[in-house]
Amino acid sequence: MKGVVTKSTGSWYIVRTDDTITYNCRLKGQFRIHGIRTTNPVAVGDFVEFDLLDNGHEGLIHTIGERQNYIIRKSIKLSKFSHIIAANIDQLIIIASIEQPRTSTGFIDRVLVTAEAYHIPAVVVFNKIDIYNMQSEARYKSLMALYEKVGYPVMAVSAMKGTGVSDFTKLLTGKTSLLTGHSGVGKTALINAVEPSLNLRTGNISGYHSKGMHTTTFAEMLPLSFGGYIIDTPGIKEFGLIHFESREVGERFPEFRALLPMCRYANCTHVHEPGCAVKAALQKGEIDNRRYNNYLSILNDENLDVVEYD
Ligand SMILES: Nc1nc2c(ncn2[C@@H]2O[C@H](COP(=O)(O)OP(=O)(O)OP(=O)(O)O)[C@@H](O)[C@H]2O)c(=O)[nH]1
Ligand SMILES: [Mg+2]
Ligand SMILES: [Zn+2]
Repeated sequence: MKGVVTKSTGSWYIVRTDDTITYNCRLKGQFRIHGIRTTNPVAVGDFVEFDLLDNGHEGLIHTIGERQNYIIRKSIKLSKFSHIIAANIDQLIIIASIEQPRTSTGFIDRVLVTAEAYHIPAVVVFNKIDIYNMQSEARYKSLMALYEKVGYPVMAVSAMKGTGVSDFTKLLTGKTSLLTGHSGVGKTALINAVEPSLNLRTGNISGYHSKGMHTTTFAEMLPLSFGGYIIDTPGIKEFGLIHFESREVGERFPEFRALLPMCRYANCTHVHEPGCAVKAALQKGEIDNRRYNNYLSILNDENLDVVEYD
């Protein structure tokens, strides 16, 4: 039997076969994946082979298909381990919000760096535009301009009011998309907006800190009636990066990558080297301060050990 993993709870996996029948599966023995230490050897989106048990609706996964790509981040507290959020995706969509809760550029840039590392197209979507006051509106417009200039598609939507939902539907059509973002930004609400029949559970925003309540607890791949699949995921506080070499970090900022040939040193880290084209562009305002500061923070491995579901 062959199928795709649509949900993983850590010990159980839901596997959907081509004829859209789902089976509850477990892993047969230990799986080791060469080169990465992960808390989950099998992730949503993995193509697997399994043996059907006698009861006819459960299975044992014995083979994991080669991954076309995957999105991985540092796991909860166990900083030596990583967690594969999903495999075999066509695009990564960051759902961000200016308020309730606020998403920082540091968070967005870490997700983008990971997408660049695995050559996965990424999109930045600002949700909740119905609640923004003038100040928040100015902020999301400035962030949209920032990411658009760097080369990422951007979008402003309201799951609540339906604003931009038809564009969001177009973005999803025919693709397998992974949604990520903090708890409460409205990932699940947006899925409900494009596919109301799914009627997924959404949570409230807690009063004092304006944070989400971690309503979605497991990643799940859902079929879209207009074609394609969407992977809803639990909100995360930080997007911990797995280790990259310093040189690699600069290659994952497209606007820095473009300037590297103009740096005096081919292995320039754009920090202290003379004749650095990135620093020159920063001084001229052609490279955004926010991106450069986040770059430095990633280089210095800041925040790597505070990866947690808050
Ligand atoms: N005003 C407004 N509220 C929204 C919008 N989108 C979502 N919400 C609300 O925000 C809260 C959180 O939405 P969810 O969809 O559960 O958020 P989530 O990102 O899935 O959160 P987790 O599952 O915890 O990661 C709910 O009360 C939604 O009704 C929006 O566009 N505008
Ligand atoms: Mg959710
Ligand atoms: Zn340089």
